[in-house]
Amino acid sequence: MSKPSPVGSVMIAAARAAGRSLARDFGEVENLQVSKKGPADFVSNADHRAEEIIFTHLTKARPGYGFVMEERGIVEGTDKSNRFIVDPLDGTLNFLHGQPHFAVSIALERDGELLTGVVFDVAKNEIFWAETGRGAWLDNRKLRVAARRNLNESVIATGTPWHGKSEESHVTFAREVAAMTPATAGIRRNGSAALDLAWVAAGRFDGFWERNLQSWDIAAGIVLVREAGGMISELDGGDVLQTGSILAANVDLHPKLEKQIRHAGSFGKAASV
Ligand code: 2AM
Ligand code: CA
Ligand code: CA
Ligand code: CA
Repeated sequence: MSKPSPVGSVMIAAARAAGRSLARDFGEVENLQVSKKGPADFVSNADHRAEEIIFTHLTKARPGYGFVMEERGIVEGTDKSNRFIVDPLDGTLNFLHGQPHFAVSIALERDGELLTGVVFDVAKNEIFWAETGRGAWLDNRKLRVAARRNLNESVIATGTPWHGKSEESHVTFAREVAAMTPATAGIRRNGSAALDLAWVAAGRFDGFWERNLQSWDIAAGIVLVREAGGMISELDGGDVLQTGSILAANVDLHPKLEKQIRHAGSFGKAASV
């Protein structure tokens, strides 16, 4: 019962094709041209090549669908109900430092709802995919979020802030880590939000939170977590794809993590009066 829909199969094939290009470039990472889009925001020709492969593949298979892509930006489609949300290389900094932890992330949004998500871990050759109503899968294995209920046994992933790099965002992050660390078994910071969410879906992480991500970092991972029976929320009550401030966990841990994050907020208020 692990069969994706036709469009799901197309997305998996596009992710694999981009992955082959990334694997080649990862083998010669010292020869890549790297440029800066902003402070500590790097992009290489590996990102661009992978994105072109995905774009070509998907436009051929589904002409008219729209796109939101990290490097190319928004491509309006003639078909207004379908659009792909694409990060050709999530974890660029890992990639550029020779660390084998990065992924291709492709989601499909239909009529404003996330329908399909594919996250491909190139170095480990792991395809995580999910479709609304069809479940979440790692290759042929059905995924289920971890069953742990106790926060003090759980391993929680996060990411350090980059967006704007305001002092405030770093202080908020430090407070949240200070509230979370003593309450959990451990905190991890692996550097690919798409894989962090895929690992929540696979039960490798018990939860994940991060603020101010982009839609292409999280769209595919959201489908994975939901279809693996997990919960997704926006940290301040907004729309998660808009703000990118996300909390993911199983239904037992989710409210406990939310409480720790709120506790971190009240630390802040106490400290500033
Ligand atoms: P990227 O590798 O595609 O840029 C890590 O916490 C997450 O934040 C990754 O998904 C990473 O995506 C993203 N990220 C890291 N640094 C970034 C930056 N300077 N600008 C935008 N996104 C960034
Ligand atoms: Ca980037
Ligand atoms: Ca990304
Ligand atoms: Ca990227």
